[in-house]
Amino acid sequence: MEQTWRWFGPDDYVKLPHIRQAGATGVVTALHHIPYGVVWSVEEIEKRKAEIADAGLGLSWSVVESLPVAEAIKLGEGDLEPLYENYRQSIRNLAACGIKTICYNFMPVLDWTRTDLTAEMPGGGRTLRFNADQYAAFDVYMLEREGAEALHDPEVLARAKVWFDAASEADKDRLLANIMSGLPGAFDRYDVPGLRAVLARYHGITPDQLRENYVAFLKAVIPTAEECGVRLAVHPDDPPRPLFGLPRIVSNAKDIAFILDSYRSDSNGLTLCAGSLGAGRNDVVGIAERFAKRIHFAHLRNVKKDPDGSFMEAEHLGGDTDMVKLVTVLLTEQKRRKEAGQEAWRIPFRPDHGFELLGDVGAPAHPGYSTIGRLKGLAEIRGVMTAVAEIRDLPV
Ligand code: DNO
Repeated sequence: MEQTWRWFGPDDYVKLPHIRQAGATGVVTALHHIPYGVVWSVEEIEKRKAEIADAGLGLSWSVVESLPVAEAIKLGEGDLEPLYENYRQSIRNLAACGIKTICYNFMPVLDWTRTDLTAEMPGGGRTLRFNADQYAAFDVYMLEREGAEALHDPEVLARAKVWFDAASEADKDRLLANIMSGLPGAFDRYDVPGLRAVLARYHGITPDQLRENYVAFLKAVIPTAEECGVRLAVHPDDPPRPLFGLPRIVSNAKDIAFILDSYRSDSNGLTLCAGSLGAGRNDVVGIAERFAKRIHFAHLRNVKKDPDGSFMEAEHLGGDTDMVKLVTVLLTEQKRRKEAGQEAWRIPFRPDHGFELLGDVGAPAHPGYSTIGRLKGLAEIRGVMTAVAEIRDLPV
């Protein structure tokens, strides 16, 4: 498995030499400065590629994360052909520059969502957390979303009210900022009225309609990806459940089967994000086994769930998913690919998020994208990978 590391570009607090020190060889990045829906030109792609190569650290750009899908495509709004064509052109340009694995998501409006970005752990480390009470407080009492009350568990709602009544303006502002911070790079952030306005655009869009829009997108772009030898890899919803009434359709095995079956092509694949899928009622190892052939990229991290829907990001080898089993599935799939003569048999993975540990605490990295915490996660997964490969005689 190729060891990769997400880098947000030259402005990232975490620098290329840190990635080298952590032991990754592949860089996962995106042109975050280019607005959604606009073509990534060859010049811009080459510039980023050169920034990575010119550091002379033996690193290369191996995966795009993300090539964002414009909101109008998800909404199925207006004449989409120009947006599809821009997406296709970005695929062609990336392929021309030798970058052939592209991660993207199909989550309406919000990307990954947490309520607390600095949950304290014993000893002073910090982690990301989704607290069901605070999420409900935001939904029902701050956003005042119509009909929201009925969608929350009564016990959670009662605790949400207690939280809200005791919350200061600063607490509420922090909650809003935390919920909005899932979109590093080219992103929109909203205040409460702004969020209400974008949610209104989705009013009446059912999961089935969103699915239809998704299939239309796949039909428009996958043939181009096939021609260029590019593998698209959809990232699951995080968390894998509807948020603020927005449908989410990449949340479980059934969803994934629908997507992969709706266009059967190696170019229509999956990013196996263990943390996102693991935050729902999913058998992550089972999902990896079932869809192994179509996994083009893996995000390896773990979460620990509470019965009320809250969860926290846990140690990479801790949490609810058996990471040793998961790595074994991926290594076994690599062996199959290698034996089948596939040239790109190695699956790129990244440790995904990490804790804030030691010097990470308080440093201006993107939430979840710390240096030491991720270095630790990568090192642990590397250890598992090396040991499993050796014991089971699998190509690493
Ligand atoms: C969170 C990430 C996601 C992911 C996008 C892919 O840290 O895993 O933001 O990059 O959803 O499009």
